[in-house]
Amino acid sequence: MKRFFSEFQTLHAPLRELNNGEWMEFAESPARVASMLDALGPVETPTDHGLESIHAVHDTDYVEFLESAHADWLEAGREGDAIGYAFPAVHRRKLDLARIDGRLGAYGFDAATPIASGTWKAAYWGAQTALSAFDEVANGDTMAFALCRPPGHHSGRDYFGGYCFLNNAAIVAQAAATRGLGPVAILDVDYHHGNGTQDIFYERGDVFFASIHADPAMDYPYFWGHADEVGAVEGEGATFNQPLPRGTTWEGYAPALDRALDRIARFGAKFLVISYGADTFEADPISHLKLTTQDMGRIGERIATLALPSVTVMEGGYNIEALGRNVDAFINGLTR
Ligand code: SP5
Ligand code: ZN
Repeated sequence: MKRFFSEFQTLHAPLRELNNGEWMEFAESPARVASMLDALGPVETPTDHGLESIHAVHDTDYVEFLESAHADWLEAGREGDAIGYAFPAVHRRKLDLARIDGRLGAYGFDAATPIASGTWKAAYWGAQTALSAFDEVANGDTMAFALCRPPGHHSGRDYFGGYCFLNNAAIVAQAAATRGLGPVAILDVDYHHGNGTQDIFYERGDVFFASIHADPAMDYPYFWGHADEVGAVEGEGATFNQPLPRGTTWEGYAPALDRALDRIARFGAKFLVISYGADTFEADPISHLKLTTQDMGRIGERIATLALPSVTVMEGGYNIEALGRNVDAFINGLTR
């Protein structure tokens, strides 16, 4: 399976994030890339597809905000990484706010996703990486892997958060639907719920979204991913959430994965997008599931039983030492 990666993705390098009342080292660091590249071997350089496929998923005003946010921050006399502090918990609406602090709150939903000087370029090339992997499969290959960074699944049509700015998985799913390759299913196996992806397709009947993740009653992103979120309008029944308790091992994970795969098969999916996060790993520093490196291979193997053309998009995974091994095990399982 071909792997796609752009060096520009390492330009996103915030120093720290705000967590549980303290500043900590930014977990989604560029060092994650080195770990993955070491384990994965040669990669293909993505080509520039421009903004069209990004705009198919994200609002124009939001994309413009991302492009200029860090420059606006410096313009306001600030230093370092841009970060918001006031968030519209209720009555969120589109406002044309002059001050960067207002815009950071309007487009962001947490204080743990700083915007640094290289963030836009890295996120842009993350999306191009995903689109190049999509092309590979649209042109006849059975699978491709997009080593995206920053990740994407927490980002919605007009918001960032959870270390995510552009929703790479949604961009691929939309590109597949536009090309007539659907019905499309997205399977999200990151430790955290893929709230952005869910929101983007929540009222759509042509894209199925299944997610297996830590129970949001206990874990980020808290406000999405509960089992009673099943989609709405045309999309009612096309969202499937399986929150798992902290400490879940393969014994509890495997049946959830099988249920997700069964629902995807019954939906009649013809194209699969996988949001893969290695933060379900037992030794992940910010997570609480208990999967082993061997289990990563088993996840890949079970997904492969669907026998669908697929694009895997990289999401989280913060044990840098083990990250490459875990991604490699997943890919080997998928391609066995
Ligand atoms: C893509 C992805 O995996 N995003 C995850 C974003 C999670 N951000 C907040 C995590 C809060 C974790 N608190 C950890 C405390 C460690 N002592
Ligand atoms: Zn995650």
